[in-house]
Amino acid sequence: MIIGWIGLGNMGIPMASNLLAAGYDVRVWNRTPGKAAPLVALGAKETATLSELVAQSDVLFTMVSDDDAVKAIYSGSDGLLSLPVQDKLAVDMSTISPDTSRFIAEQAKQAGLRFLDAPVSGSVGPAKEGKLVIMVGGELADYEIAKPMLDKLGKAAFYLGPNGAGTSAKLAINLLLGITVQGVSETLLFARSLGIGTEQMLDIISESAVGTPLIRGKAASILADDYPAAFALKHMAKDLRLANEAGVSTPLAESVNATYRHALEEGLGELDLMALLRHLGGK
Ligand code: NA7
Repeated sequence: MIIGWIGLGNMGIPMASNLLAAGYDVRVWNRTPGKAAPLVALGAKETATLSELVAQSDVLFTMVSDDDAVKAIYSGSDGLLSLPVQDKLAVDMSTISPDTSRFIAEQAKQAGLRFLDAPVSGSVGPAKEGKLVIMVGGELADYEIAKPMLDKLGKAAFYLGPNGAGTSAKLAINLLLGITVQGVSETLLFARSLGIGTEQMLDIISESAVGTPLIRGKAASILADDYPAAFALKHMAKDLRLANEAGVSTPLAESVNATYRHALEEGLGELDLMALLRHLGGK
């Protein structure tokens, strides 16, 4: 079984590395050349074109930015679906709208390409450690083919039903992430305005029932007011926008969508999502 990996961004590189480390034969391709060096060093073969990658691979993984990137890769004029993909399996791990997942799945079916939407929860750290949480939509038989590979990328994979189910679950878990980060930010600002210091409040949260690995993991960043992106705020803003566009409106979903959009407008998009605290007035 030969794997073709498309998308060598912050997530794609560590994920493809884990497949190589597990012994898979991996071919890689990225829209912008020059990003494959760390994978080639681990034994991957870089192809010059998408068409070569497809010809050489049985299972194709895509891990790219957003709906437009996925549409370009699959349905663009030189995209996957214009190539001989009959009976191959594609696994899209990008976070995109459920509507786009279903649209691509339908087009893939017409081209004879089997398709799973399989986005992940977890950023670069869990990607490196192979501890992502993977949510999958598509045919169960295709999930079973992909499962041994998904097990090398994540600590848990959930099969959820037809195409679009994976991306739907991903938008739901990231809604909770967005709400949690805004909730912690507001809690720290509230405490501070009543005279309780941030370090003490973080310790209290950590020991309490609402303490989570997420909040503990952000503590150093918050205390230093330094937010290198583990998960860029721009990606969180995108996911919350997609959640709102998915048509289910809840009070907090509307509120966090607006807050992250304003933080994006303030120019914080490249920082970690925890920089929301800075946007809301905290240092
Ligand atoms: P990055 O680090 O921003 O990487 C994005 C990747 O997507 C990168 O390989 C890009 O190629 C590729 N990309 C973006 N637009 C296109 C188009 N139009 N065509 C082909 N390839 C494209 O993102 P992450 O790795 O952090 O995140 C990936 C996903 O996981 C995303 O959905 C997150 O929300 C979660 P480039 O190098 O720019 O040519």
